[in-house]
Amino acid sequence: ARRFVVAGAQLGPIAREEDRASAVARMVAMMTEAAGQGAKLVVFPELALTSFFPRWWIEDPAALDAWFETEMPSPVTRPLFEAAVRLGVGFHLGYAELTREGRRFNTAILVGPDGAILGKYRKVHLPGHRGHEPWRPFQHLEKRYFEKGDLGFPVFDTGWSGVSGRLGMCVCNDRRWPETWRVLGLGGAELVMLGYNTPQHYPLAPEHDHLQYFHNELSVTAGCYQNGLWAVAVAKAGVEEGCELIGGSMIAAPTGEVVARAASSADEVICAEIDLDRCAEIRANIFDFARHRQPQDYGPITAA
Ligand code: CDT
Repeated sequence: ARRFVVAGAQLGPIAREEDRASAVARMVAMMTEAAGQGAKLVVFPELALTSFFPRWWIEDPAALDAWFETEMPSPVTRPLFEAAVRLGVGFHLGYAELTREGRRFNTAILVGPDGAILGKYRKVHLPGHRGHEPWRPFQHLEKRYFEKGDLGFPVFDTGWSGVSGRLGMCVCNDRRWPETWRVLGLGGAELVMLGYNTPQHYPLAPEHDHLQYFHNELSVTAGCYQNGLWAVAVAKAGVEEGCELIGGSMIAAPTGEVVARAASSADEVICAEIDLDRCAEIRANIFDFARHRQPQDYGPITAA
């Protein structure tokens, strides 16, 4: 079907001491609630299994490793995969990936209702800094703890019963970059899934703190409209270890309209019925790439 219900499963804060089993139980409860509302696809946030650890300066390599997943699924994340099969839903999950070769990525996967991983994405735009900056109320060490993603912006054909479409992913800071959305749009994405952990306070420009919700919605809805696609954008929200993270999870249409929005900063499921055929309202008109795009004039976009 090209018309189906999607869900965003916003997470409230995850405490530093909260273990993965507890986070997974919270997510399984939301997946069950979403399936009860008819959802065929459930989107979880960025780094959804743990507290947002890049806020801490971590020197001990073993302590850093403890925040990462070395296999997926693992014994502790398997209940998510089993719930997907039991409920007949696909899901999107963000987590910290440590590969066999010792490489670290801020990763998201797309899992089908058969419990198989259909697609993987590794975050390209890593925000923050590399060194310890004790003047900040909290660190943002993604540039230290992760490598830039090496998979580009792939798009996956689902062909699942109930969900037939081209799905892409990005992660948090990626959503602020028009290039992310355009490359996904050029790849034919009809629905983009993304998670985020966005502090309300931006230490480098605190005068923008009141704009965090606005910039989130502006980025997602512009990406949808300018590329004629749907998005499910999902927060980890609330006061997590003293750091306030914005909520504002949303489902946005190719017209740029928000069709569902979270009201809280806690665990919360939002749902909407979407129709992938509505992408054509934009893609066959104002943003008909084949007819109107002028790539010969866009050279500086790809120049280093
Ligand atoms: N997780 C993530 O990418 N967060 C950033 C925070 C701002 S940059 C320090 C974001 O773009 O929302």
